[in-house]
Amino acid sequence: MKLNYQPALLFTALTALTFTACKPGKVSQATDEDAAKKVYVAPGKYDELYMFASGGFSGQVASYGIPSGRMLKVIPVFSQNAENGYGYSEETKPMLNTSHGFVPWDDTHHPELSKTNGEDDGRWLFINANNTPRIARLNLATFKTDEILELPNVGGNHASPFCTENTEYVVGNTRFSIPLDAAKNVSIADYKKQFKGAATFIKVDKNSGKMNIAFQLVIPGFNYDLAHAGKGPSHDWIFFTCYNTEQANTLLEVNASQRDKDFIMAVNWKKAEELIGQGKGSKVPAKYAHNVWDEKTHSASSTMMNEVTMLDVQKYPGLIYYIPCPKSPHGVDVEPNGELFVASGKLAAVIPVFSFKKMLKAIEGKQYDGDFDGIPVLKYNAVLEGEVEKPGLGPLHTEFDGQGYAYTSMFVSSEIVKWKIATREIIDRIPTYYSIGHLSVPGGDSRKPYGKYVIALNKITKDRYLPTGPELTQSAQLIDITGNKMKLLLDFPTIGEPHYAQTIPAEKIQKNSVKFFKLEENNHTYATKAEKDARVIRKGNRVDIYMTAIRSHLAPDNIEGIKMGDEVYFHVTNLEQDWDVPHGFAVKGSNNAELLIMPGETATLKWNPDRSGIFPFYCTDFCSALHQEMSGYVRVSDQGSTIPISYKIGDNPLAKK
Ligand code: K7E
Ligand code: CUA
Repeated sequence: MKLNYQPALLFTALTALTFTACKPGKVSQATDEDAAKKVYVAPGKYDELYMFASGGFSGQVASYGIPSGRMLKVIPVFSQNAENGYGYSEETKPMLNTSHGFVPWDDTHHPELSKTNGEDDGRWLFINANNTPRIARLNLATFKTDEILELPNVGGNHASPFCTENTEYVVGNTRFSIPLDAAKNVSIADYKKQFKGAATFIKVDKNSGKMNIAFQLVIPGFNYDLAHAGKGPSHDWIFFTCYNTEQANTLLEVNASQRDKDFIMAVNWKKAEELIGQGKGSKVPAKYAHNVWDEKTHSASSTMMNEVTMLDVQKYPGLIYYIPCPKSPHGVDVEPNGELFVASGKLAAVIPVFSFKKMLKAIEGKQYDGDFDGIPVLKYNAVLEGEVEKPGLGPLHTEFDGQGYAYTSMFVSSEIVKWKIATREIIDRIPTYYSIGHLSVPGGDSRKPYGKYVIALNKITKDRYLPTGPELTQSAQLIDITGNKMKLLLDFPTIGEPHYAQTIPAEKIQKNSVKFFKLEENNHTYATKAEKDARVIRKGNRVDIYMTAIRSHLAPDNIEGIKMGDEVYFHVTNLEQDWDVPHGFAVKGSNNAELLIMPGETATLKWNPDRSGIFPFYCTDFCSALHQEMSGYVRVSDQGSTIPISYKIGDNPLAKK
């Protein structure tokens, strides 16, 4: 019993350190004039890089300019966003559909830029939903969420999403193993027998980016935490960290920290792909939503899928191998040329660096240390290149600068440690405030890191900012890595918890940025392409209002004939063909968010008037000198009223029907 609780005590002690030892007094490390110059982006000038950070429990992604740390835009993904009507408008609601119905929130952790030849190509950004397992694809030309794919058979989609070298696949894995969907109702006590992991391989279309689940690998029921695909020589492989190889189902804090080593799971995805190609997978019933945004109809559609191809790895030797890894590994990261991979054990005293070459040799020579459920466990020493000794406490994640150095975040000792990949010697360390999680070097997980900065993504800010009640802002810190010593340049606030971020040179995105949507390409069913076509149509108790918005009026702006019990749809088309001129739309008493309609786009607000009377509506985005005039009235009459539908704007003739 006593023995059992030792790991817990150790962990508690480590956790306690977080709040004591690593908290330096006051705001030390004041940045100097030189630092100020390095982060100063003069008014009207652009930042050098875009950073995309997850919003954690906000469910969104936010983009920032680096080095200034200025927030540029929140991109709504898994959570409704009243600011622009995402998840409230009729067009965007299907994006949040799942096999559980409408799910308006999630927890995002890992933004992943699409890659070509192992380099960030600036086309798409993938991000995971942890709670109701999903992966989203964001379009970096429009900064909109283009697609959301639910993952069946998975609980807690944390080891996700990670791209293979050419974005052939985006991969996600389960954090909380569960009985596969087909087995669902079993006792929790049957964990070891009934709970399984499912590693999902999503095929990504080269041109459109469209995602489809190619297959799921059925793997032992552990907690899979993170992953990274190989590159160069290790192109065909992907590595996952696993903890809770004890397969505990209660008090994991203690029971999942028993073994001295957990595993890295090395998966030969090329081989899995071949087996699937040979028809070795089996089609299994599964229910999951696939939601796609159509840029031409400015609308999302949701399709419920009903089957998935699964491959049981135990039946196919050579598909996966386990590599022992010190205690409860968190991140696994592959260096730029794809030969070495680094794992970070949250409770480990060293950082192991493994060699891909040695791994292949160990496989060839069958240097096994037994097996787990028939899956070979390779000998630790046979795969190990070496260990980084005394790196600090609580290593979590490692990124690379392309100059031969690695940077590892230390959660417990709140610091970034820089070490030399070739010799594994520690070169430098810098404190972070406080409790760093991930870190981000621009291109730091790619074949060609951009280097120059490392960004610390922190968990707690305590005394770093003006107090804002019990909860303080979340934050990131920008650190210069161009010199021998790392140098803190800037603290800047973030939305939600910025677990991870990826950072990319601005030019890779800037040049493709869409300025407005072409009106002539708008294929929305309820689009109104000219003001003269604006109209109101009643069908039974459904009323469709075809409305246009252009500086500075909404047409029609006087509407009568709506009755209590009607279901009213405002379909507002923004007729502007100019950059950065959205119009907004809101109506008094609406139990909904506003619409924010981009130039050339159509969006729909559904309204069930709750009383009769006169209701003002207006444009919510200050769009011109006469924005305050951009408004109108809609009259709602009692149910039995005989007032006919009528609509107008000034003396302009509107379409008659
Ligand atoms: Cu380390 Cu969810 Cu990637 Cu947070 S995770 S730190
Ligand atoms: Cu349109 Cu204000």
